[in-house]
Amino acid sequence: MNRETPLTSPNASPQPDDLRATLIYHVLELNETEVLDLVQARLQRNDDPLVLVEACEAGMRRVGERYEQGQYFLSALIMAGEIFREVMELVQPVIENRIKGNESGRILLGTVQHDIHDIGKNIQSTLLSCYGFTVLDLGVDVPPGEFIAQALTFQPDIIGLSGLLTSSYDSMRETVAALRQANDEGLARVPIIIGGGMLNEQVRAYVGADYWTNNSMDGVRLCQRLLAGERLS
Ligand code: B12
Repeated sequence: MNRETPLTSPNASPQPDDLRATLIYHVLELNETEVLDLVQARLQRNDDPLVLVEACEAGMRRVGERYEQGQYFLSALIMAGEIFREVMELVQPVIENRIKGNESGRILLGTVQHDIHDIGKNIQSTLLSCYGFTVLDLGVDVPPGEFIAQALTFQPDIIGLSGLLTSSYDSMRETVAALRQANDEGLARVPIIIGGGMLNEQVRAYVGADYWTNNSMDGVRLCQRLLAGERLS
């Protein structure tokens, strides 16, 4: 297994420029205690929680690369996911306190059928709530019919589908098709955004969604602009 050298010693207090690299390093090496101690310490020093989340996300991407290269096994993915979940537990109250937005708008969110990745979806859900949106999060492995049933009662302004697996593109496509068919049968037609680290414009076109993103802050801005009635190309 490759061992990478941290840019700063884990015991030293990293400078702002080093902070990102140090966090990425510790997430990549699955150093749970170091990650959580560093995040905790930085939150106490009033660092921007979104910067800490972004660095941990970058570390997670590197974990995925090691998994792809056969240097890490599934247990490492599980460990990385657990570390990230714990980081979010630390930062979420701070984000909620700092931001407390007042957007109005209802967002229906879920990870599509056969996909159980929810770390990114949960970040998106938390951030949208922090900015004041009302979010109904359906969880993971959500079948198309469940999206439709919940959309009929919740009456969302925007629907967000999350998915990280290549095979999720088909689940997204089926979900979008089912929602569009339901539009013909009376369900209000609202914008559908797909989100996930592996997405791009080609996938969006394949899936038939209106928008895509692989960044939660872009997701928040997109929802703000859509609800403000801006026509986006
Ligand atoms: C953690 C992880 C897991 C954890 C998931 C834990 C959890 N509770 O989510 C566990 C260990 C369970 C797991 C399981 C599997 N995984 Co996995 N996993 C990962 C890993 C390392 C990180 C994913 C992650 O959380 N990233 C961090 C988050 C913050 O990023 P994100 O999800 O992209 O979300 C951000 C944006 O995309 C956006 N966003 C996300 N959703 C939405 C939705 C909307 C509406 C909006 C607006 C925005 C938005 O906001 C987020 C914040 O910015 C990735 C590697 C990677 N590079 O992504 C592999 C990865 C996704 N997994 C992979 C695989 C293969 C699997 C398994 C099939 C392994 C196996 N053999 O069983 C299973 C799948 C099980 C299933 N049926 O779903 C592959 C997928 C490859 C592919 N092409 O399909 C990856 C890419 C690893 C790899 N490089 O091979 N995994």
